[in-house]
Amino acid sequence: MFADRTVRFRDPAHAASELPPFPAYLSPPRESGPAPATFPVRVRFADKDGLRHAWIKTDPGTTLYGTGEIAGPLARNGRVTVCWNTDQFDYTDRSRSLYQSHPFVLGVRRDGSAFGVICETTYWCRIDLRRGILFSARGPSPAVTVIDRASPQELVRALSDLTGRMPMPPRWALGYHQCRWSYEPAARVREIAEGFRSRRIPCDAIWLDIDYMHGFRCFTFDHEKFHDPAGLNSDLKSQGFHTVYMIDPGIKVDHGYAVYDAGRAGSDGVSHFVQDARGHEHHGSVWPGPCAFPDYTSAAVRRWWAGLWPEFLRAGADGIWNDMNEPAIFDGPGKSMPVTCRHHADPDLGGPGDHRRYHNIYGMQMVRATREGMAAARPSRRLFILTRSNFLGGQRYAATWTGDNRSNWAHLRWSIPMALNLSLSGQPMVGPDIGGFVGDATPELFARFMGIGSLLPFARGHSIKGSRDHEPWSFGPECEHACRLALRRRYRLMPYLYTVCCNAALTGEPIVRPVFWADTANPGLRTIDHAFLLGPDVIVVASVDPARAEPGPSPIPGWREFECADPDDDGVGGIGRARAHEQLPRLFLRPGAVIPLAPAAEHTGAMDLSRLTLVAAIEGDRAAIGSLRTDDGESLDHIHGAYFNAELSVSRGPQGPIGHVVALHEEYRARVGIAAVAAVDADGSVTIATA
Ligand code: NBV
Repeated sequence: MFADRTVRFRDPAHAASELPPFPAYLSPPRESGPAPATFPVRVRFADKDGLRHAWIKTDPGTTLYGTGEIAGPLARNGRVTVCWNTDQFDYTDRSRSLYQSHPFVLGVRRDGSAFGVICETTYWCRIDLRRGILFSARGPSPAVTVIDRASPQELVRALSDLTGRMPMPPRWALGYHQCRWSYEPAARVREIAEGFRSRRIPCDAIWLDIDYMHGFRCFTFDHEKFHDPAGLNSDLKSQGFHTVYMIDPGIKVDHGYAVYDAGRAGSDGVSHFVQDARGHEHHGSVWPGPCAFPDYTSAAVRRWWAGLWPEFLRAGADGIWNDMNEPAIFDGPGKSMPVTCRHHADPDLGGPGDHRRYHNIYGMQMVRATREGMAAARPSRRLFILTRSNFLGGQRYAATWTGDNRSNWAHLRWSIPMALNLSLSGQPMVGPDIGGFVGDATPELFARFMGIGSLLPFARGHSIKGSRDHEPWSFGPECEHACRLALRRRYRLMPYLYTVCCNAALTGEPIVRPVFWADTANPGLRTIDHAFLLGPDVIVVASVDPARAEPGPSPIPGWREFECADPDDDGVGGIGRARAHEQLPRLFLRPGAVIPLAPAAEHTGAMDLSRLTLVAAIEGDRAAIGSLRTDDGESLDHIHGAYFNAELSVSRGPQGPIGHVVALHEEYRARVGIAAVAAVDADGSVTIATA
């Protein structure tokens, strides 16, 4: 037992063997005694067909979630997922392995109580949910840890006690991001930035995909296409944009290229690159041709990798995107590295071993090294790193997106449950490529994708080389208008979203949650795929049906519809009931809740918290209650107490609703003010009082 109601089980046949470290955990959990006899979950172990099996019986009425990144429905009962990080270009719901591994299942029992099961292995592992929960793993017999809690909320918080929480991202990372493979040359990047500002479409970041590099050599710039990266970055900054640059793990085999030479030289006579079974540097082809791959499982290698960042970051990149880190290798078995390759892993990861053991944590260790490097270069700033590959617990190092989806309706539909199941697996900062990566979106699909994607935690438009233009204005005026409204919603909701995000970083509760979160004992809410909760107080109901744009009603009766995207006001007040555009999801506010909204802004740096609108769903005579948390949005001072935290309340007054802010933590108090209070009533009316 680790703690009250968290129990680690082992196969009695292997109980004498020492347990290997499990890198998903923040720190090795300490065992405190035997499990109580009344513990409600039992694990049965067996060795068969060369696999280690662990089986957990589930009671009828139990719904299963989690298993990390997988396409298909929210409820995972009856499904099979395979933990083996794979570059699954153009995946579907039949793809069992995607880019990340989360050997974790969350069960919600009929009565709303919950349990979580972690299979402590980094090896290939199948999660079969067709009859209860069956983990089948290669490698040594894994321990299985079961967390039992009264609710899924408590369960996910307990999971984050074990596997860690996302560090608070900078505020700009919660803005909208625009990406494409690739915006090049620099003039095109400037044109995109100008495209947003001239059309007054909110955006905080522009992304640079692989083509900014010199011949795909990481940590270099193509000086013909990008002759002055520092100038580009600083000009963009003056317009309120941040930049994110891609770095892949594959280092071009190229004598004379400093990164390759230093990696090959290694330290203390040990190369920094992964070795093949015969002890030679392993080579595999990626973008630059034959590449060597840093062995991030070693502290010495991570130190070396970390040391590459200060110079690169001097050009002013704000965020880093680690792609292809499954690792993806064009000519390798299963599009990756042979499992016989050797790693010089640290003892606390398990010591030297082969790729069978370390494959699934390669990407996680890469982003760990990237974070260490960025933190050393910018010790007082919050970091933003996006990764394609990762492992359970990897939210400690990087945010993620759902990989190479496609511009079609199935992927639009999967984007909600994918974001939710990753969230329930511990990763709150997630979203799809808005518009779809592979193929060409249509105006209608793009608008719907933007409507949903703009309300998910990480909101980035992206598309593949060779596809048509996928910027919000590329699909004609109607789609552009829908996108502007969708993003206007996000930016108006930003103070609320930011508060929810702070809460995720502090407690481990996700930013977006399945609808059943609001009523865990209601079995009718367990399988809803087209709607989600954004924080505790807003339900987003989408239509993912090409034939029907109109989303359905709130899945929970009594929640009150509201709209905040009115383009004809400056964003003070401006609350209505009618949806601003037919392609956008409907928004519903929880009865009894208050949420803080900002005036519309074109980027988070221009957001004005001194003119907030409080939107409330007052019930009877009781004041509606909410909260607001804010800080400088970029430094680490919030960790040392530099933040503002307040309880918000709205009650009925003779002249309309009255809002109050009761500060619980005063820093930055001066920045916060209320300009309007809007009451969204059960009878369908909205009353707005402006200060
Ligand atoms: O770097 C190019 C792409 C990138 O745009 C995409 O988001 C990644 O998932 N990358 C994969 C490599 C090539 C994909 C075919």
